[in-house]
Amino acid sequence: MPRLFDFTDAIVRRPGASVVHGLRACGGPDPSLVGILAEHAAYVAALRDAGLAVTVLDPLEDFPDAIFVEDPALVFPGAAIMLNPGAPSRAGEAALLRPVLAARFEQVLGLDEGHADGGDVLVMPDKVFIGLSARTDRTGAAALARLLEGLGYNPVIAETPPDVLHLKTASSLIDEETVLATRTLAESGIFAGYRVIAVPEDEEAGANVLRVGDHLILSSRFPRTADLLDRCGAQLLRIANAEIEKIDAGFTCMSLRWRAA
Ligand code: CIR
Repeated sequence: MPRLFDFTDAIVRRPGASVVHGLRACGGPDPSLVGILAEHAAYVAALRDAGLAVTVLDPLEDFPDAIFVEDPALVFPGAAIMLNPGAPSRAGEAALLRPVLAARFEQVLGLDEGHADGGDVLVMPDKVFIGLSARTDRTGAAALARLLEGLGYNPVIAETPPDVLHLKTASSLIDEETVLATRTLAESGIFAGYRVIAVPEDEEAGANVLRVGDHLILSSRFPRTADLLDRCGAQLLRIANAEIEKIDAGFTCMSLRWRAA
């Protein structure tokens, strides 16, 4: 029986030169283009090392944040959902991704009102958490919940902690019973019933990791988080993300992943 994270395929988008103008919540200098290209290439290599067939889409220069393909869309077995990203500069991304997903998924659904980013959606075996954030509003969360219910999922709308970009900036699936989360999110109680691994306080930026099959992709910058995750039975693929992190990148948001039928 395949596990939730036993994916076979992924889509990513190669960064264009405009990526250095990507949004960032806390300001700060532009990242280096050369650095981002190298880190993105290492990310794609890690997905391939984890066993995925990866399709690399061409850059979209008009959309500096378009490498974060999991914000304008979500994918589930047999169905893709086109979302409506909450950042105005990202509003056109879903329409450009739609044909790519229509060629791969039987059903392509679309959010009919409000705003929601895929980064606010954490899929667990029995629930799909939708985080309310500066990018995902109540109307969008409710519209997404209706679509998920129609696909047979059990959506749960929760609060993303203040000052956190997305729910998955602060939490990640480790396995079907286990979540990695910042202390604030762990203590909020939303993950009651799951095993929760709390990220060390000085490594909160390491709460976003990506489970793919028997591998976990994570940042090379957080050794204490890596020590905690080393006991989880997955092989750690630690990669550099110092440049791409300047535009608030996470490992989950840079790909769409699914298991081919
Ligand atoms: C943004 O602010 O939209 C991008 N610079 C970063 C998006 C990262 N996505 C994610 O955490 N799901």
